[in-house]
Parts: sequence; C-alpha cells; structure tokens
Amino acid sequence: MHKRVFLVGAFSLLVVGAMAGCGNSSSSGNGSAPGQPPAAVSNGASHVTGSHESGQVSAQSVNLNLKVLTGTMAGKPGWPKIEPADVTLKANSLVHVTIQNYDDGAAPVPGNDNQVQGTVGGTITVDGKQVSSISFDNVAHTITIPAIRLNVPIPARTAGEPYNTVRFSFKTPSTPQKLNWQCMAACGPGAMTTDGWMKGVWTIQ
Ligand SMILES: [Cu+2]
Repeated sequence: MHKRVFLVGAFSLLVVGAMAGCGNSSSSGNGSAPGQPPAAVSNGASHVTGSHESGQVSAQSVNLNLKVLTGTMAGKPGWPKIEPADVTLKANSLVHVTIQNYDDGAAPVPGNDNQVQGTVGGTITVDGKQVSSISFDNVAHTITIPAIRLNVPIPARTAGEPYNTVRFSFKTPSTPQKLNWQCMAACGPGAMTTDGWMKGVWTIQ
C-alpha cells in the first residue's frame, strides 16, 4: 500500500517536472506552474515567444519593432525617420525593442550620448553583439528619453548590410505618463525638431 502511494506520487512529480521543462522555466521544481495564467499580453503589441530568461515569469512583456529610415526612404531627403514615432505601452511592463536601422550615415552626438543608459543590463546588442556604448564617431541616431534616463545609441549600418539590428529591453514606468523621446544625433535639423520624425511620444498607460 505504502509502496503504491509512493509510486503515484513519484509519477505525478515526473509529470509536473516534464510540464515545467517544456514551457515556462520554473527552475525550483516546486510545481507552482498550474495556478499561473498563461503569460499572454493583450495590448496590441505582440506577445513574446521563446522568452526563456528565468526570473521574469510574471512581468508582462511585449515586443516593440522600430525602423530607422533614411530621408530618401521616408520620401523626404535629409529627413531621416524612426517609425513608428508614437507608440503606446502598458505601465510596468518589460519591453523588448528591436530596431532595424537602414541608415549608414553617422552624425555627431553631444556629451555621453554614445553610451547606453537605462536598458536592462545597461547594454544593447548590435547584430547580436552585446555592447554598452557605440564609438563616438559611429552613432547614426539615438533614442533618448530623459524622463526615464534611457539612452540608446544606434550605430550606422555598414556598407555590406542592408540594415543593422539593435536590440534592447527596458521596463516601463509603473504609472501612466507620456514619455517624450528624441534623437540626440545631429542627423537633420528638420527631422530632429519635428514630431513623428526624430522625436515622438511613447505613451504609458
Ligand atoms: Cu536621428
């Protein structure tokens, strides 16, 4: 009798272990998975799949995809553009940003704006390589949000690639607010001062 109970118990442990192994990673093995709702997010941004970083199970996480277009691509030579410029994100969430940058022209940046600031880990990846700054003379644009001390320098793509890819993650504030971002690189006087081009608003709700 005892033996049988033990076997049943062992079997269900195995099942729980197997379930934990193929989905969310709860490495403690204590079987807390069944009570948790699926980590789905329904705010318009796409749900993160394949997020296997442990320890971030309960945070809402979304993907945000941006493109840096040259002025020519955007239909206005001399007016590079980051689009979409205006996005809406939920408060208290982890945002995984992917930027496709088509611009191969560097532009001067002031002060420390070639340094990464305010991202998870204080780093970004450029074509998969993790860095915490971009060399001063190779910054094409930045996404800079003073209110949350976020600064992401985007390096010019090289001639051999159609675009480069910058990735980073950051946490949105816990309260609704409007975050003004702007590009600090001197990439074009018109674009830099015009909403929807090299500046915009990320609305946190
Ligand atoms: Cu710019």
